[in-house]
Amino acid sequence: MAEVQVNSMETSQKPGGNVDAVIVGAGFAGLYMLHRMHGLGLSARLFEAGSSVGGTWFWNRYPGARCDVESLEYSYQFSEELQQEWVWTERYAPQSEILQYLNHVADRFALRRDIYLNTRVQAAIFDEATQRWTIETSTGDRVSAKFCVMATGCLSSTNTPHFTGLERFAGSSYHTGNWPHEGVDFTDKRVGVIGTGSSGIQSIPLIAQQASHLFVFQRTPTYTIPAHNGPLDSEVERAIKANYANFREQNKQMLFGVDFQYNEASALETTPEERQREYEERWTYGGLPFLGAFADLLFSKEANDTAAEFVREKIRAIVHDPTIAEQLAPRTVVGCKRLCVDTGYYDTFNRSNVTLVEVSDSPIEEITEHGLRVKGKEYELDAIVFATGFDAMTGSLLKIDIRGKGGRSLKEAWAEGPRTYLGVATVGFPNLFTITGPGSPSVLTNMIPSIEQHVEWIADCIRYMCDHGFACIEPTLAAQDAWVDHVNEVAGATLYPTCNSWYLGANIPGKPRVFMPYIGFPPYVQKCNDVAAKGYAGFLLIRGHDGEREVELSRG
Ligand code: NA7
Repeated sequence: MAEVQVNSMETSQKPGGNVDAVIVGAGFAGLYMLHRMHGLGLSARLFEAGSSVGGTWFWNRYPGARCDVESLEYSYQFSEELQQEWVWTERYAPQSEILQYLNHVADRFALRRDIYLNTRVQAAIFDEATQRWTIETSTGDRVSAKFCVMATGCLSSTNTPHFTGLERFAGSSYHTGNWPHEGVDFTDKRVGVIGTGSSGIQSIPLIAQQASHLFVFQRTPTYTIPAHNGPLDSEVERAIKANYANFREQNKQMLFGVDFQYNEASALETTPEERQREYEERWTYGGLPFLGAFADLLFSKEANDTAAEFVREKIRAIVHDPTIAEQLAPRTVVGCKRLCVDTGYYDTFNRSNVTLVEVSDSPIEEITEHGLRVKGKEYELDAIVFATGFDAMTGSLLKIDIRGKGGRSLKEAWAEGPRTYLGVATVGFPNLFTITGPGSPSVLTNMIPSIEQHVEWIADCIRYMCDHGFACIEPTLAAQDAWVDHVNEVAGATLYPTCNSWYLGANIPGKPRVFMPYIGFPPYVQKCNDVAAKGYAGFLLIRGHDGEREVELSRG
């Protein structure tokens, strides 16, 4: 995998002191936020725990890691020059190329001078007297900032479930979300992969090609649609780049902010033959647009069953052993857990060196010195891959000791589950913004337009505060409560809350079950625009304790 060289000299100034804004995280969100801060003329520091920019794409280097949104969509649109110049090589970009892209962005927009790598933010404490945040880092620095923007990512805090005996294991173990940079050679190794979400599904076919034997420990079978990945079609690229702005604008009008080629028809009002043809076409096309086959797939169980049965039939056709095919066939709602996009996943189970081990009715009992035990049987392994996902959406935020007004921690404020206004701000935490936070469309969209929309909204909000002499902004409790109710109401009208997904926090023992993403990109954007147009309706805007801060804010 191509390694990106980072010139750490460019980021070597000693942090500390006072700035207008601190940004946490150097993924897509943090980099663009920093660029907008520069545009506002504000001083900003960006802290990043990793040794390079990239966020998710820095950490997730497992074999086969690639985006499940097509390259021409999974990229920034804020700069027409950037989107015209950058050339993606594949229909779905591999992790290494996305990482190169983000490094290019960091250079092209002169961001590195304000980025502090290898620096984890440990605490952010709000001081009501000064109306400022103090940010404390793992390098022992303390920075005072007017604004604190959490660009910590939705899927950044890895989840390794507690397995008895893990420390006894004599072989090697890896988490897909924190993969060694030098790569891993599984040649002649007996490998166990635990987990069959996107990370498992992408890595399993490649690990199977190397390992002497691969055991896949499956708790819940997953729906996955073939990617049909390949070199990016230059004609498609030319056509989109000829009118990129229009392409982007159209996609923003889609439910998930991504081109799913929506069919407005109902699956239930379509003949079985037409339905079959529609599903077949989408299977052949590949990827997430499978979910756009019919308008009621995510709203009606009966409609969804038709898509589910179509995929099960495909599995039966691909997998030679009927018993294994039935074990791989999911029984849940298609799309309820994130739909996966694969290259050769189901076919991998036709290989003689691959064994599927069902752990749904009988969990992994323990990890032993030489492998792991299920149903009393020990599977001898040289390596274990945890493809067990993330403490999604809230994990990275709650790892930081964030304390707002009255010293109240975010952990306390969110004890019953995250509560935000628009997913971007929380009562009691003035001037703290969460990019693609819980309560915003985030993971149920193409992340990049969602990130850009949040960053631009936050930048506009800060400019408004500067222009009008406001020192602090925070939501009202009434607006936040109403928003949380609305997020739940919208989700409740869909099939999403019907399975144990990470959208609900159900993958982490003890995590409150709250449906976190907001469903519907266009209405969400409309709501955010309305809020801003009405002078930030639903927010309290507070003037400074003295004139000084207003001067500071408006100096850009
Ligand atoms: P996911 O989608 O959360 O998948 C994690 C997988 O790990 C899933 O199959 C889990 O089964 C399985 N898992 C978790 N804990 C256990 C235990 N204790 N025993 C057995 N199996 C377990 O994470 P990914 O990294 O694949 O993907 C995350 C997102 O990244 C993805 O949705 C895309 O948006 C990109 P379960 O389903 O919980 O039964």
